[in-house]
Amino acid sequence: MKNILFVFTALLFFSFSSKAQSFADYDDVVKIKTSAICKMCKKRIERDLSLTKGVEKAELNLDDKVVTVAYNAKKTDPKAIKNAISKIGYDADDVVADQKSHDRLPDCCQKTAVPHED
Ligand SMILES: [Cu+2]
Repeated sequence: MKNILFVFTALLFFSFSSKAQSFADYDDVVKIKTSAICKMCKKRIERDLSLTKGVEKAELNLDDKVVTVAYNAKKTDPKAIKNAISKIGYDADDVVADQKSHDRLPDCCQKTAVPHED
């Protein structure tokens, strides 16, 4: 019984500590300017990027629309990450948003949308 408790505690600790990792813990981090508008955009970009090959962590700052991405350099590179953001429907630095994906976004998330709170 004690063993099980120990394993459980260790697992719990491990999952907490891995979630708490900050960008400083990663070797390869890139900052990319996007055309995100609102919190929905933030959620969409962070979720879709987290499912993208080689991406370890993604966090978008709505104040400057810059997404910070930690990635595994053996599996991906900044160019591929920018292309992934374009495929989600957003500009990524010099890579323009994929038009089809962009047009599929809700109206409030398209580039012509007026900035809004949520
Ligand atoms: Cu949006």
